[in-house]
Amino acid sequence: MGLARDAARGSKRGDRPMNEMTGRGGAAQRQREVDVLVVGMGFAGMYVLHCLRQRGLTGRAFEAGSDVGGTWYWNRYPGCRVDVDSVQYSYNFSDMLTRDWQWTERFASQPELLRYANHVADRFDLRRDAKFDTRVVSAEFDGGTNLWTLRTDKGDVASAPYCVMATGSLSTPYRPPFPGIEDFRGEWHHTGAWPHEEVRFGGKRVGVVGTGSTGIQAIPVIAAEAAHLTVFQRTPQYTTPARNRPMAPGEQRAFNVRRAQWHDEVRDTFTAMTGFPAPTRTVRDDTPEERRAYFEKRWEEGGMPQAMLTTYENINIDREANAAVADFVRDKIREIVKDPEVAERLCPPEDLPIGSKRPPIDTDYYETYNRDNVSLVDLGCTPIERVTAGGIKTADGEHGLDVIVFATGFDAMTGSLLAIDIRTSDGASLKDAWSDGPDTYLGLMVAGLPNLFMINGPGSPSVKTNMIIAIEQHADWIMDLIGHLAARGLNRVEATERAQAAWVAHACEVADATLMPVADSWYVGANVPGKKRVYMPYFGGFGRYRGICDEIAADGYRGFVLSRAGAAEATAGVAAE
Ligand code: N01
Repeated sequence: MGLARDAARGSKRGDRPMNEMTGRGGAAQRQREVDVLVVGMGFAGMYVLHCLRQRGLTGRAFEAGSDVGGTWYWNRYPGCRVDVDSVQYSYNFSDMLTRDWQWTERFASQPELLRYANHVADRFDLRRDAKFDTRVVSAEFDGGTNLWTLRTDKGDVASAPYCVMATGSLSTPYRPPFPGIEDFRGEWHHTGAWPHEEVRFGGKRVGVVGTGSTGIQAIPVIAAEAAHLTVFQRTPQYTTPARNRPMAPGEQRAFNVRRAQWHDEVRDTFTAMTGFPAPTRTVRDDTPEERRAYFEKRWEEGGMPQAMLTTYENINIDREANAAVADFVRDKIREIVKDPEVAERLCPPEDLPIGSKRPPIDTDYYETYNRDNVSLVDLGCTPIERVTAGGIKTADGEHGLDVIVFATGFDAMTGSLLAIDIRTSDGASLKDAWSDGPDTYLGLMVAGLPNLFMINGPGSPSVKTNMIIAIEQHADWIMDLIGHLAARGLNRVEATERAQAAWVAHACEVADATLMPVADSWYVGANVPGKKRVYMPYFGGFGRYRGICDEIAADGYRGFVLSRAGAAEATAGVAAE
């Protein structure tokens, strides 16, 4: 009530809370406004809205950003681009869209990806059902009315029987609370919330904190412009060449000719991507010289992160196989970086398996350390003590800076969901449900929270795959389930505790059989102090996961309780199975 009243008082035309616009709500008993509420208008939220319309359902989305694009809306930092081939990082639901859109580079840059998101939103008129500059702050399910009610920071109150969280896996930036940041006289930015205005580095002393995928993309671009760049590195990363290039004439057309066939194939792959030969040999099958020659070939070809990790079998599992690739990359660093001391600082430690942190790809990352205007600070030896008025003070002295770029990552996979107060009228909450880690059934639902779906939630392959394919698979599956319910006159679905526990155990077992949980990565939440250490994505492979989801659906949605509850009007309307 309070939120709605405050917003109504302060609201301007064009920025009015949704209740006011629809003339509904406000009463103690909420009413259904649409069939499905959607949180987020990134690639997932846009596709969910489109699917709803296709199935004759109504949806309403809220988005914190001023426009569509999600990740590609927020991450505008220099050098930002996708690391899945652009033609594969594209929606598959519309032949017309496929025909209309032409990518200009193998790995599209952020501005081009954002143009694509805008093109999709325009073409399918998606903004009509979305409200922007509006952050959802709470979501409450009323067991009596069978409705989810969202409340926003703009005073909107909206209710629907179903709610889809399309909040993204990497959308809550994490900035370490270095003391003294308020004293800094220069400007500072987090890469995940980059300003819309151009940030100028020319003639400036710039510091970049963080050398994950983001830092590795930004560092070469900033170095080319700044007077001086100081890189603050806590853990060296393995990165391999992207070999980005313009799309060749006819290349995309040729891909699109067999897109349908590719789509069938990709759905059975581990990563929901193709484009690197599957391994056929183990490292033990080749001599060290043969291995080196093969690694060299693949290094020269470059490409998606999986390119080097699929050179031999079991690189994600077998320490010896993993070490062979990791040693090769360390040798490459020593070969590329001219100052041997800097090269050693850039070499990841031998106990860090390659691929256990999210593997980046780069353009001239290691080469950048040969520039006269770039220096590298090893925070492992000299940690950051504080930010000062003039720069960053580490254990060995002060580094004078005009601009600080925090490329320090995200509160990944759970951050954006837990930022919303998600609860039910009978006292269950997401925060409590996840107090011991983000337990889910299939990464799609959480026991105790009926009718609430996640796209790419923890416990699904999500970030270990081509996200667009994973988004499409999740959204399609959810739509089928809502259709299944409607066709039977049902309106409530809930994951059982038992099915969820079995899924969590399975996902843990799968991850623990690999080298993936070894690293202190955001995959296990290690980058955010105090976060429960759990390997969050499902690492059983996309194809296997999709098969399990399909099988569960075919088995009458095994592990879910389907029922009819609440007021008759709370049933999602016309839904075709
Ligand atoms: O974040 P990260 P990111 N003091 O968490 C360091 C996707 N992505 O934004 O390794 C000092 O990987 C931290 O050090 P350490 C992709 O999935 C995709 O780079 O924890 N340093 C690390 O070096 C990616 O994985 C693309 O020791 C601190 C860095 O900050 C994900 O987004 C491009 C620190 C954070 O690295 C996140 O990548 C970019 C501290 N207190 C991103 N805290 C594509 O190509 C953290 N760090 C599609």
